[in-house]
Amino acid sequence: MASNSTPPPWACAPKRVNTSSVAIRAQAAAVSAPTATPASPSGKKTVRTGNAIITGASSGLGLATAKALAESGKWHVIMACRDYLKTARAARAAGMPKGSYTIVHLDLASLDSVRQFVKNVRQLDMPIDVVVCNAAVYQPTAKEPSFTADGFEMSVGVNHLGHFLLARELLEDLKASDYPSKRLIIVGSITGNTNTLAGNVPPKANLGDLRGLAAGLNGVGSAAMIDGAEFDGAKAYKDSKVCNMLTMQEFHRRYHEETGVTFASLYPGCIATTGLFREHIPLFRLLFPPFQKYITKGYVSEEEAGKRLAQVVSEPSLTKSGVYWSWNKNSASFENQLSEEASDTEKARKVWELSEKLVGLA
Ligand code: NDP
Ligand code: PMR
Repeated sequence: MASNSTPPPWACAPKRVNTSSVAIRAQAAAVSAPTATPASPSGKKTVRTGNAIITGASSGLGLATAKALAESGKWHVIMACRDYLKTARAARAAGMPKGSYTIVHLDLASLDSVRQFVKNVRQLDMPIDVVVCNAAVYQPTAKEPSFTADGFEMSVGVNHLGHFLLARELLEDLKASDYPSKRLIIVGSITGNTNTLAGNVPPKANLGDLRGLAAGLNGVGSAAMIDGAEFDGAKAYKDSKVCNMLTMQEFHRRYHEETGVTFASLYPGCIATTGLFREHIPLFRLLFPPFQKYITKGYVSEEEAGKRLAQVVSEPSLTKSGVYWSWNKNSASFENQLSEEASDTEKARKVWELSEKLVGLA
């Protein structure tokens, strides 16, 4: 972990390093912990700098959101990323102001890394006001499944299970925050919602009876897919997004009243240029942006998408909990309707309970 652009001594050899001790050292050296801000010259009480954790902030939507928040001057961003150098370079290239961010290592493909991340973040000794579960992998061309360190199929393991553990662990930190509006945001997508045209492009999301998830999603003696069917990388991604949206709603039902935390999800628009499509065939990467720009008209730039997610982080008008936000053609936010499966309360409960077992919380 380190703040701003100075690479930490362990950046090149992370395996040999005790990250928690690094955390303590970095804290003293680099982090300007935000404190209560005194009254402004106009006499109005201003809120202290908020602290927002964003996973996958090294590129695409996460980076654009981190930049938008950092540039507002109202947020300190904790960039939770698996590649320190890539993130440091990206933050610098994006022109994020010095002192406005801290990079903390997080590999969502390892539950140990998630637990270590939580410890490291706590050692920063700054309140956690917002958590954004944004990172994702998409493996549409994979013929065979790959697996996380804990043996879960990669897309659901990273996009859903890693984030599930992270969010559950950090809920108590959010609860403890004194920030006026505390939020946990889990990025969803239109392609997980079969009540849309985009969600009806095969392979469609479908969690089925969750038999694969119940069996551990490890592909050994059981399927690597949540519904227990043959592996399909594109479907695994869409299934993971359904889990993301169900998890947000289950959090809302279980914890909104008790904690006052706002739980939200969103579809930021089709950001056709991001690294999400890095594993897709070159022809797709060439045609996808113009197809979305000129045919579906669902395209948004990374910058615009980042502003949208930044709104969900900080806009006083978006405090409603349990909402899946989308934006219309004029870039105005509205509460969108989720598909039948992505709003199935019974399925949400089952996904929650099975996920708890898989990540060792139950
Ligand atoms: P990017 O590929 O640009 O960003 C994904 C981020 O996730 C990267 O920072 C990547 O890190 C990180 N990541 C991947 N695996 C891990 C891991 N194991 N541990 C930690 N971080 C990891 O894609 P997008 O910006 O497009 O995607 C961001 C979110 O937006 C996703 O949740 C996606 O589902 C959602 N979304 C995207 C849409 C689009 O059109 N692009 C549309 C709707 C939703 P690294 O840089 O190291 O690879
Ligand atoms: Mg889609 C309004 C129509 C619309 C929108 C908003 C999207 C978004 N897509 C739409 C339509 C179509 N797409 C149609 C008609 C087709 C068939 C030609 C189509 C195809 C398509 C493919 C092959 N679309 C895709 C793919 C992908 O590989 C992307 C994907 O599913 O990633 C999981 C994708 C996407 N389309 C979108 C969005 C937002 C994506 C990508 C990312 C995501 O959901 O996270």
